[in-house]
Amino acid sequence: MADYLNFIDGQWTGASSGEKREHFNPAKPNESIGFTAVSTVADAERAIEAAKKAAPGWKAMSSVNRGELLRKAADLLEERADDIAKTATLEMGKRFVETKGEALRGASILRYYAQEGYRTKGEVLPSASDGTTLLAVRVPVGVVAAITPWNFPIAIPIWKIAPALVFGNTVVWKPGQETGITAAKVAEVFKDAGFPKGVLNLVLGRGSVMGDILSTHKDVAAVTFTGSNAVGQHIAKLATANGKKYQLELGGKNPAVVLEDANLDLAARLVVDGAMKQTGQRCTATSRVYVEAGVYDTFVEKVIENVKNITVGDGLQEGITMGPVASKKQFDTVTGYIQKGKDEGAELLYGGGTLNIDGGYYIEPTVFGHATHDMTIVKEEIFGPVVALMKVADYNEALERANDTMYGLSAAVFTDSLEKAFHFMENSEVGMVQINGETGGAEPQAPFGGTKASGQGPKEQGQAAVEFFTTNKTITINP
Ligand code: TAP
Repeated sequence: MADYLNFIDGQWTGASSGEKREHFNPAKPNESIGFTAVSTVADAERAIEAAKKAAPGWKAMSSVNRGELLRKAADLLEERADDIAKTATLEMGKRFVETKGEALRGASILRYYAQEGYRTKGEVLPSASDGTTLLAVRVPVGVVAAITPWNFPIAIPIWKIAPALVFGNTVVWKPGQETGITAAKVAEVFKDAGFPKGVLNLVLGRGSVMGDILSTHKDVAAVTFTGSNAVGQHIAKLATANGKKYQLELGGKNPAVVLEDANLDLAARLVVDGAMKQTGQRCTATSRVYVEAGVYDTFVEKVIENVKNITVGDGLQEGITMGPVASKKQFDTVTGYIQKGKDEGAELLYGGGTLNIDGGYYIEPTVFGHATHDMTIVKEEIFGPVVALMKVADYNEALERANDTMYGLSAAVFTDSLEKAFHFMENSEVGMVQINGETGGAEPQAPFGGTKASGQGPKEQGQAAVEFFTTNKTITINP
């Protein structure tokens, strides 16, 4: 039996296959952390059935009371933040301060959506018929399948589960298989907070096995997915063909633009932070930097000064500022991209190698200079600690290049010019813009998500989540 099981219909249950997956610490790949259940289609079907059975009772509970349960979950998550964060660090290498920050962000998201239980969802409309009351109310969509990645194993699931639940839906959650232990601990928070059985169900295991049933089952009403473009497009096809509502949050290739009038110290610090935080394994990581020619050399120097300060090592240790990448697969992919950067003629300004610390999956923070727009490292998402700097003639060229990508998640501009900042705000083809800040997401009350190939369907977080997790019902009350 695995150590960490599925959570279905209020019970911890093993996978029907009896199969289990062993998890290893990417900082010390010989160190085993535990075993998780590897589920089958039949397990996913049982989870969907449990969610369907729980739906009427959950929908009938007042949203204020549903919100109260979320608030309890927030308190518990905060209490257990150290343990859950440590588990996430052991599973995927992110530094403890980062996983702890993520757990606390999860608690904030739960509190935000707990409050949503008190807010009106719907409106009274005027009617042309005397005495008629016309209402447009928002109702839950039903059973929601949530498929999430390993890179934010706490916050991303919660920003799907919290709004889904407070708005009266029930959930089947399939986390990234690398972070199944963290997922079981997050599910336990919901269990211990007192959510009724079947309201949140967890199925651990392979997306390639369970993904199709979660996207096509007749009793699933909606699929919310965060992950790669390839899987996202596959889910979109299945969901469309089977009449499901869907929401995709996908990859990014996020640009930063540094103009001559920028505070270069700030820009260099935040570009490095944006690129290297979480070992670059963020969909919103800064990966292309367009620098106006007049300040290119100075900016490069400042970037190098900042990168030199990064201390790579085990994310559980004090003083470490960058952990390993999450897995051997990530290690191979990212080092492959670094090799391509070298082969295609980018100038290696810093890093470019790997580090042998306890046999872990360590990659040096890597900076390429004089990159060009046609290079693979400038076009494709790397999802590792690699950033490419490019010299541009002026702001117009920078904007044109920044937009010349299939992605549209996050972008940043560093400038003192209000005019250029506003122009960038309006013309940057992304879902989230930062003025003098690092590429990234936003607080729980603000919409999160991208445009173009970075996302489809309603955005996540804030009021935007109402759109996805509820549907309109029009009611006419005749006199
Ligand atoms: P994926 O390989 O796409 O995995 C994401 C989830 O999909 C995992 O739970 C995975 O399960 C599951 N999955 C795999 N094959 C599936 C299938 N055929 N049908 C349904 N589900 C399937 O991505 P990843 O490597 O975990 O995460 C990295 C990617 O996510 C990057 O592209 C990154 O940019 C993107 N990402 C985007 C955002 C936002 S908000 N835009 C945030 C974080 C990450 P298994 O783990 O079992 O394979």
